[in-house]
Amino acid sequence: MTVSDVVISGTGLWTPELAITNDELVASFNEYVARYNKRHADAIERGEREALSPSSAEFIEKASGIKQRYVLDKDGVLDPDRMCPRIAERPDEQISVQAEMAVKAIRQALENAGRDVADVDAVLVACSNMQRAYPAMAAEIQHYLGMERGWGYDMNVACSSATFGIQAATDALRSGSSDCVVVVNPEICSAHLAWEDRDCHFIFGDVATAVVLERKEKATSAKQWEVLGTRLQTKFSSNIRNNFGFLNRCDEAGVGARDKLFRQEGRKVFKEVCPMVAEQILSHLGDTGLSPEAIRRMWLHQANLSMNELIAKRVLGRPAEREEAPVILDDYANTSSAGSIIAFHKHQAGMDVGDVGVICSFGAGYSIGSVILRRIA
Ligand code: CO8
Repeated sequence: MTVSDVVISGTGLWTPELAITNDELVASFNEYVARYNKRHADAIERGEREALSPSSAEFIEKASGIKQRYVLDKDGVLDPDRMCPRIAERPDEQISVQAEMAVKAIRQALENAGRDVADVDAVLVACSNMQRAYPAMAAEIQHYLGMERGWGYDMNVACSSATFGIQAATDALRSGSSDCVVVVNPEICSAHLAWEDRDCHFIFGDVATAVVLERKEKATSAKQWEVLGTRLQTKFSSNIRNNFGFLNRCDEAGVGARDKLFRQEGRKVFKEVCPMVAEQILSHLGDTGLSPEAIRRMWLHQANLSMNELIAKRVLGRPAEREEAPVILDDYANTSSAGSIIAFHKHQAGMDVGDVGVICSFGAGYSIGSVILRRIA
């Protein structure tokens, strides 16, 4: 589908104040391992339990490209007796944690778009995990933003939520049901990560991003990105999965089991998803009448540095320069749906009017979303 009448007119980014470096993370993880192995020494000796292996900061940076991650709470995560952030429940009369970070990112995005809250018709909350089943966070965010009209809903396509949200917003703008839609991605990955699992304890961080989309003829911001096309794809796989949900309480056997937090077959994901992503970007460009040479920048999902280098190489037919496929995961780690939007928000320098780029997300589902953009102001 070619879309010619919608623009991204502003983006916002809210980053938590606290960060955990790989060295800090590994020190606490290895303390947890030492205590676990001591506590279960007899069972390990008898072969009834497996001893845990230590983690390593060198491995983490080499395997993933991640150097640190931002988190809502540091002490709870780094406490070897807890390995989970401390995030207090709030009363219903107070804004919820996830809505609060969303509001901060939206305010910045609206300011960058030169828009006021009163201009917004709809809020789409698009992220990996919602902090409650209902009411929709979108309605709460509307309330705390001070919107006196409009509508919103929550949607989840894991790491691809942002691009799926951008397509939903684009469709709403094209159909005429809205003039201005905000897509927001508040991600509290630290709360659904198994920090005691060596295979994945280093992967995720917390953040919130927001994107303002408007009908082209109404947008007034200094910098505008025309949406040339959006394309989505899903293909079922259990290689990235989290079985947490309301049915858990109906079967006591599964309460607290490992599958109620994020888990993945990282190697399989890497092998299966990279070719699918490169193929989608290439076919999407082709169907939009663009060659890979026309692409100045790829704002890719930020899960793994080698993955992004491989995808960019397949698209361009040569290794990409760093500025062609910018990296933020060294600083932020994997922030699920927000990753490609952080890259887009922070790495627009050097893109002139007329230049074309692609935002592309990929992850659990499997899911892939690509959004082709041309700078028009
Ligand atoms: N320290 C030291 N050694 C380690 C560690 C560690 N922390 N972890 C594993 N090792 C060892 C292993 O034991 C293994 O040893 P051996 O060779 O002796 O068996 C060796 O290192 C290699 O292990 P792996 O094969 O697991 O390592 P990889 O090179 O595959 O790297 C990665 C692991 C980094 C996880 C990599 O596979 C990867 O990034 N894959 C892509 C994954 C991906 O893109 N996933 C997307 C998921 S995100 C998503 O869709 C959204 C989900 C919702 C958000 C959830 C929020 C919590």
